[in-house]
Amino acid sequence: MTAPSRVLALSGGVGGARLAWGLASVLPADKLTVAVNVGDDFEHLGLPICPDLDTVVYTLAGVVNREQGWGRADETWGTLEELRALGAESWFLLGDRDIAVHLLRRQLLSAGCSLSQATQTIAQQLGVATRVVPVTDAPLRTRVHTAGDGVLGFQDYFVRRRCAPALKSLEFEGASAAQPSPGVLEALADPALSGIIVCPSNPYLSVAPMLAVSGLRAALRAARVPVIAVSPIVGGQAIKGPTAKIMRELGVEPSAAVIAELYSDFVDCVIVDECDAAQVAGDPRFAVAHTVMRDDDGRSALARACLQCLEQLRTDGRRSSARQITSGITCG
Ligand code: FO1
Repeated sequence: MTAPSRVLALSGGVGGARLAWGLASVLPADKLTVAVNVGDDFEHLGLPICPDLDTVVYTLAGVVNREQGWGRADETWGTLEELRALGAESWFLLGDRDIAVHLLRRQLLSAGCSLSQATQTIAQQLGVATRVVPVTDAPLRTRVHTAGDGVLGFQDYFVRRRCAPALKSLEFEGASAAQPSPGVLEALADPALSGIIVCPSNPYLSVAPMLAVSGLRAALRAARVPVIAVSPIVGGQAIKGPTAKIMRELGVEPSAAVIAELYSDFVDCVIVDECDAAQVAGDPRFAVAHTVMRDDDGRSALARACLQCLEQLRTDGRRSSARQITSGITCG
């Protein structure tokens, strides 16, 4: 395999963070930028909560609660218990170590730092060398339009109501005014960029808000490097979270093929799990790997499979259909 050049990964949720860890385990820190969804962010108890950013940083730092995939390991809950005793909201579980990160972020943002700068400080303090950046520094909030419960903030839908309300549609408030963050623009402009990876995150809840950021989807379409996605759907079920339920509520049959459709204008190849190999046999839009990451070795193996897929696409000169028009290359 040729020397690894720069990779940009788009990550949201727990599955995305796990592949980000795998990529960080096989790439030098200065060769990986992880752009993270911020649509799940919200202000809670006066604190700026950034679940997907913290999940990636904690996972890369090796301090995440591994069973949950979010929050801190070795956590204590004294502050939340006291908040509950004081009658404050306690449905969103915030441990003491996690609260320290939110307090520091609050202080940094109040001092005028951008979310990118605050995230870089927190990541560095936790020993994370890989560049973890919010997809945008602008306010971006996923709003869930439900059948019967009105319009909900993301964490209200996802945590407080445990995704019970039937989802009618999603709105990404602020997306059209939001620009990609400096870290995303820098990675996209880097001549050493060799590929872009959409991590196995929920396409509707985690990836769609990132793609809604002004100019980002167009930049992915126009990218001169291959773009791949790892399907979060395995055998018709989502590994983590409500993807399959949401897809049914959106009238979409949960399958890897739907992922390829959703991303067809900018993705050159979708990596699906071995168990879906028969479904995609002979279809050049797909590659097959073990995409269920059961442990650290599984994460690194999937990361290597992604890098190999990108290298193969570079060798084949493959482009997505949208880019066929510009480059005149037809898919095999
Ligand atoms: N998820 C839950 O299901 N329950 C929680 O109480 C909860 C608290 C929480 C606190 C900090 C944080 O960074 C994440 C937290 N999450 C919780 C997960 C979070 O809702 C999801 O990871 C993302 O928003 C989904 O991508």
